[in-house]
Amino acid sequence: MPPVTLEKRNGIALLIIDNPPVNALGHAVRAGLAESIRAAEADGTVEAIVIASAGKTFIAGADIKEFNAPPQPPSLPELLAAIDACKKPFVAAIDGAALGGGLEVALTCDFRLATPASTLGLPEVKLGLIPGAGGTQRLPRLIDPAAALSMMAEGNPKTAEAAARLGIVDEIIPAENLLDVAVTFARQRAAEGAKRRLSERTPASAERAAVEEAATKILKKRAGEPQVEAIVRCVRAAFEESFKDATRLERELFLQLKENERSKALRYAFFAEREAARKPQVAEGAAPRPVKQVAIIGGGTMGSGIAIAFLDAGIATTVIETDEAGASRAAERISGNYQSAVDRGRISAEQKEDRLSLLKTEVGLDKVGQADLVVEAAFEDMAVKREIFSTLDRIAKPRAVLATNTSYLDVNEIAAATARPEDVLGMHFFSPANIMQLVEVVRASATSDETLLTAIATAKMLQKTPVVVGVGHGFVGNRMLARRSEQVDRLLLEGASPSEIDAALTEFGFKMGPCAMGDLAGLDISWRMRKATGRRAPAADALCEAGRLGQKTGRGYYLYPDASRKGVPDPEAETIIQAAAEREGIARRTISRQEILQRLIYPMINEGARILEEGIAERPADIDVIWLHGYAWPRWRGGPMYYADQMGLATIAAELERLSTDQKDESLAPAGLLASLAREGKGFHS
Ligand code: T1G
Repeated sequence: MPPVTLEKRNGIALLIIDNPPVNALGHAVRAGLAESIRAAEADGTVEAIVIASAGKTFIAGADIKEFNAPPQPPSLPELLAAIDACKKPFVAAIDGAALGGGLEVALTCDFRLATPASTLGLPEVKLGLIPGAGGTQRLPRLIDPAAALSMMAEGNPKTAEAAARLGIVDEIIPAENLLDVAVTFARQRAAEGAKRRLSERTPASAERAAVEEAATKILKKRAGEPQVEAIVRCVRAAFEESFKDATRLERELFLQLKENERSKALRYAFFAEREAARKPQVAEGAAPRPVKQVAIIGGGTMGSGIAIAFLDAGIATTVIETDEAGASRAAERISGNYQSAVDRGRISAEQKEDRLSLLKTEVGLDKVGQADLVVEAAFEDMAVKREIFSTLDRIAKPRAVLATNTSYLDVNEIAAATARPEDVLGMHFFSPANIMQLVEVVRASATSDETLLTAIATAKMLQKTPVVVGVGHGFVGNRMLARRSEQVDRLLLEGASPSEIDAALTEFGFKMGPCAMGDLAGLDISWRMRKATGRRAPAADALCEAGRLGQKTGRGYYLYPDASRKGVPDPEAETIIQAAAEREGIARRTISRQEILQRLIYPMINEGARILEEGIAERPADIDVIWLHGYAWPRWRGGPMYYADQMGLATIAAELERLSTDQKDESLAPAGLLASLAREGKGFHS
C-alpha cells in the first residue's frame, strides 16, 4: 500500500496518508504528498484538495527516527511551500492527533476541519526542538500571538474544541461524516475562490506587548532550554521580519537544535519509553485479566497514594487497615489529598466526590472481597508480608493478582507464602504514588504471563510507566541509588559538605540533591534499613544518633530555622561528620565538583551494568526510563546508561578502577559487562 493515495471526487482531489502506525512524515510520505500535490495542481478538473489520513492519527509529525540521518528531499518546508504556492484551496480533514509537522501541514492548508476527538499541538519543544516547517510563523499569524507562543513553549496538545476556540480549527465535524463534509466544504471554498495563506498575513502588532510579557515569563521559567529561547526568537521575528526571512531563521535554529546533545537525549528518551513499555516475552495468546476493583492492604503514605492513583483512574478501591483508627486515618489522608487538589483548582468538588464515592476503607484482610487485584503496601518486613500473603492466598478470589509494593524484598520468598505463586508479583510504586509515573513490575520466578500482563495493563490504566524488572535486592532503581548513597556518605567523611554534594547534582540537572532529599524524606528511614541489614553509613548514622533526622526534627544534613523548608548549612552537622571521619581514620580534603559528580554517578552506572548482566533489567533503555520516571533524572540527559555512553565507558572504567583502589572496595571495580564494552570501544546502547 503506497503511503499516499490520490482519489478524485467530483473535482475534489482527496489525498489520503496511510503510513502506520502514526502517519509520521517520513521521506516516502513527503515524496508521495509532493507527487500527489503536483498531480492535483496540474489536473484542470481538480478545483480543490483535501488532505486526510487513515488510522487513528492524522499525522504524528516528522519522523523522529530520521533526525539522526541526513535529510532526504523533499524536506517538509519544501513540501509546505508547494501547498502554499498552489492556487487551489487546501482543506485539512483532521481525525486524530495533528502534531508537530502534522499541524504544520494543516496550518499550511487554507482551512482545517477536525473531529471532536482530535488533538492539535506543536510538541517539538519536548524533543529539544522547535517547529521547523513554518509553525512558529503560521500559528502566531492565525491565533493570538501570545497564546501561540505559550502553546509552542509548553508543547501540550489542544483538544479539537479548544483549538476551535483559539481559531486553529474552522469546524468540528463528526468522524463518520468527515471526508464527505470536507469534500463538500472544499468545493464551496473553491467556488468562492477562497485561499487563506497565513504566509501573506502579519501578526496583530497590537499584540506585541502581550507577546513580550509572555516571553519574559516563559524565558524565566524555562531558563537554560535553548529550544524555548529559539521559539521566542522566532515569534519575535514574526513581527519584525518577512515571512520568508523569519522562516529561514526558524529553519536555521531548528537544524542547529537537531544537532544539540540535549535534543538527541530527549529524542532518545522518547523512544526509550516506548521500548521499555513493549510487551515482554510472553506465551502466544497470553492476555491480561480485567481489573474492575482493587484492594490495597495498608493505608499509610504509600497505600493511600496507590489508592488515589486507582481512584483517579475511576477504579473501585478498598483500603484495608488493621484497625478502625488506621482505616479512619487512611480515609482522612485520601480525602485531604483531594480537598487540597480542589483548593488548588486542580479538580472540582464534584470530581472529588466522584472519586471518593469509589473508595471504601475497611478493617481486616477478609474485606478483600472480589478484588481482581490486591496491592500490599504494608510494613517493609518479610515476616509481615509473608503473613499477609498467606492469608490473602486463602481469602482472595481465585486468579486475583496479588501484588506486593515492596521496595527491596525478595518477591519469590513472598510468593512462596502462597499456594498460588503464579498470581504473585511485585508492583513497586514510587512515592508519592499518585504522582510518580514509574511502576517497577517485578516478575518473580513463578509469575504467570497473564499475571504479568495484568500488572502492566493496570499500570498503563493508571497513566503510569511500567518497567518489567527481575527479583533482586532493590530491583533496579533502589539498587543503583544505594551505590550513590554509599558515595554520599564517603564524600562527607572525606571532606565534601552537604551543599557541595547537592550542588554537584543540581548543577547536573536534578531538581534536588541527595542530602536535601534525605532531610525531606527523613534520615531515619534509611537508618532503620541499615540497622536491619547490618550496613553502616558513619556520617548519616552519627547525624541520626544526634537526633538529626531531617526536616521533621528541624535539622539533619542542614538546619531548618523556624521550620522552614529550605535548609541552610549547619556547622554543628559539619562537626558531627568530622568527628565521624576521625573515628573512621579518614583524612579530609577539598574535593572538586567534578570528582563529586563522577563518584555519585559512575558507581550507579556500574551497578546498572551488573543489573543487565544478571538480567534484572532487560535493556539499558529500561534502566534509563526507571531513572527518568522514578528518580527525576534530568530528561535532557537521557538517563544514566545513555549518559554513560556519552561519557565513554573507557573513561568510566578508569575512574572506577581508581575509586576501587582508593576506597579498597572491590565492588567499585568495573563490572564485567562495562569493562568488556569499554575494551571493545562500545557503549551500552551500541
Ligand atoms: N516519528 C517516528 N515514530 C513515531 C513518532 C514520530 N513522530 N510518533 C510515534 N512514533 C512511533 C512510536 O515510537 C511507536 O513506535 C509508535 O509510533 C506508536 O507510538 C518538522 C520537527 C502520536 C500521540 O513529538 O506523541 O514534527 O514502539 O506508542 O500512544 O516541525 O506517538 O510501536 O515501534 O506513542 O498512540 C513532533 C510524537 C515530531 C509526536 C500516538 N511530533 N508522538 O501515541 O502511540 S518533530 C511528536 C506522539 C516535528 C516538525 C517537527 C505519540 C502519538 P513502536 P505511541 P500512541
